[in-house]
Amino acid sequence: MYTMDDLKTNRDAQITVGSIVFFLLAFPIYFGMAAGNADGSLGGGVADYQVNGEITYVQLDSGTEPIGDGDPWTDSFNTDAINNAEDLNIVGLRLSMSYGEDETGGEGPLCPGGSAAPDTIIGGASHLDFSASAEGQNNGGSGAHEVSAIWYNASMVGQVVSGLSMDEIKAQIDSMGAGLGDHTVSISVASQAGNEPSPTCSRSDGGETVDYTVELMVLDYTIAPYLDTSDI
Ligand SMILES: [Ca+2]
Ligand SMILES: [Ca+2]
Repeated sequence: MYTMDDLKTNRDAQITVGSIVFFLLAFPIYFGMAAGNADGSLGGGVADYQVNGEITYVQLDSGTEPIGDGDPWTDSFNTDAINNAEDLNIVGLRLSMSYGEDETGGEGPLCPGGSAAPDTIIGGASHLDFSASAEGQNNGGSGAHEVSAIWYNASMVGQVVSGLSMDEIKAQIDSMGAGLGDHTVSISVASQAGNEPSPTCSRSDGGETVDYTVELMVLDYTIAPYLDTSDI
């Protein structure tokens, strides 16, 4: 553990403690659950640990949805639909979107010089109190983007973590069942029609058709004692 003198002088200690404080503020669900499950069976006291992990994706749904301007589409999925979901360390929800441009009017030789105006596509992903949103545009006639809501401490993965016990690390990267249940996604479109020089060449744009994929993010991880060979 760090002493107060360490915190005042040791930058690594400050960064580590800062990360822990951030996590305590941002992800309180873990600590409630970790306390409920703490049985000490993992062993592993406070030490240096190498944390490794890999994210894989489990598809919940995919499809194509015509979405009107200002008329959001939303859908929910439950992990009951996934085989053995309770055996998976579900740490996030990802919504991937791609789209073109469907403006009509204002085309042909009598309407030169016009062009489409980009629409804004906003995707949202949420589970329990965790949510995220991100927007993209079909500038130039097409586009794609994704949004992920996550409920684990991604900054620990691939790192040597010091000053925590194995159980404390596990509490930040293992959802311990918190990934089960309902997962909700939404897509909304703010469409915009481009202009044409002539009033008889007006364009219209009522929304956009979006291809989407909804996936759970599953983290497989290892926590192993870290041996600093430079000390030997
Ligand atoms: Ca448009
Ligand atoms: Ca459009």
